[in-house]
Amino acid sequence: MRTQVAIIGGGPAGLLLSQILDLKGIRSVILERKSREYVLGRIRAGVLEQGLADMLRAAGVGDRMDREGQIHEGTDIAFAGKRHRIDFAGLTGGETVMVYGQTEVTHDLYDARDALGGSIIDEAKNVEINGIDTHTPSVVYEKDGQIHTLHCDFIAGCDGSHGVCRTSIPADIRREYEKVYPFGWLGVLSETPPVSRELIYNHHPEGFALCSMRSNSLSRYYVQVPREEKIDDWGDERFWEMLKRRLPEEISASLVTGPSIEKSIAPLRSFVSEPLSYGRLFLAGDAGHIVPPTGAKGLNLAASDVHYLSDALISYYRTNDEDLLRRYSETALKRVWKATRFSWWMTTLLHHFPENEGFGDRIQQTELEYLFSSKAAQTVLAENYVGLPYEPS
Ligand code: RFL
Ligand code: PHB
Repeated sequence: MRTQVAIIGGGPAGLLLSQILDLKGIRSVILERKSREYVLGRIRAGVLEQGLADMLRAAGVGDRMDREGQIHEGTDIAFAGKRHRIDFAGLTGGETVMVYGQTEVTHDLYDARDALGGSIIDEAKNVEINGIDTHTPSVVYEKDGQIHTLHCDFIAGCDGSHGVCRTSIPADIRREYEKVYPFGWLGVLSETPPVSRELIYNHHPEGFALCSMRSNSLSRYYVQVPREEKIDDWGDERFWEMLKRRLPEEISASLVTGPSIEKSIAPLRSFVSEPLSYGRLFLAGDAGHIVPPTGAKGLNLAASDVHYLSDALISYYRTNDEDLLRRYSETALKRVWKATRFSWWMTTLLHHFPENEGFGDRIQQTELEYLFSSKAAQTVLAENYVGLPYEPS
């Protein structure tokens, strides 16, 4: 089998890349390790930057998002029992974010790929990539017990943080930067009305909590828990009790609780692998970097990588010029590091760090007080949260 771009991973990065390339007449095949049902069952991100929302519209997959998604013009940060609003739109000249689940984005992308006859091979096992330092790379994989080879011009590594692509870049060329936080997020999805119209990020001496949503009848809540916590120890009662304790009283009083329909723990870490390309292999999304979810940036960074990579591939197939492809890693990494910094800062600002006792805690409190008193500080938060501009390639 032969294609132009072999895409490893059928998450949002791989699906969006395939859709954008197809609209420009560039052929691709997606190899996804899991079943479609499994991929669509994963509950993850909920906040889309305007850049991602615009990309989805341009790729012909924005209709349902525009009908069912919610535009948020700001967010609340609660500290010491009081909530403070960060007015994104007012501080950035009208920029907003779209609250629409990653699960729905993935669903819409699968539908769009199907409608255009896109080639997605699911349950592709033992994917192995070869010849990335030649002009004739290929991918070997197993499907239903049979071994297949896919020949291609380029390989896009969109296979998330546990994929095979990143480690195909030779170790003496790769440099990895990592910060592991001593906690995770315990998340619950429940069929209950959200406690507030906008998201609430809560600082509490015992730990962080987040009130988010997917729709007017579906809520998503998170609480900070120690890294080694086990999901089986968290019955619904215990979760709601912990959440309520961490919210300002007026909010916890109006919180509607109910049975959880999904519950999971995600450990938090910051991770960047450089470079994002080697020969004919290009990494995009979680395959190349991970951010803690506090800044709502993971999915959005996957989209900005796809923006730069699709531009570079389209330019190559139009003009035979590899310049943008050669510069892809450097261009994409600039934005990756800015979002990595922001996500680290939001995490540091809002979580309880067991090692902080004393000086660190007072600095954190002072930083929050400064934020609420300074329009300049709020503008820094707002312009990063709504998403920094994509630099021209
Ligand atoms: P994905 O979504 O992990 O998809 C990678 C796909 O590759 C497949 N795969 C393989 N396929 C073939 N062969 C192999 N060897 C393979 N190895 C892996 C996997 O099965 C999978 O289908 O990566 P992608 O596309 O780069 O997308 C990244 C986003 O999923 C991720 O950054 C976000 O979910 C992060 N994130 C958030 N991002 C935001 O922008 N806003 C948010 O509000 C937000 N909230 C979150 C989040 C992530 C969370 N968790 C669970 C980590 C909240 C949480 C709790
Ligand atoms: C979510 O709704 O899942 C969500 C929202 C904002 C974040 C992280 C996760 O910062």
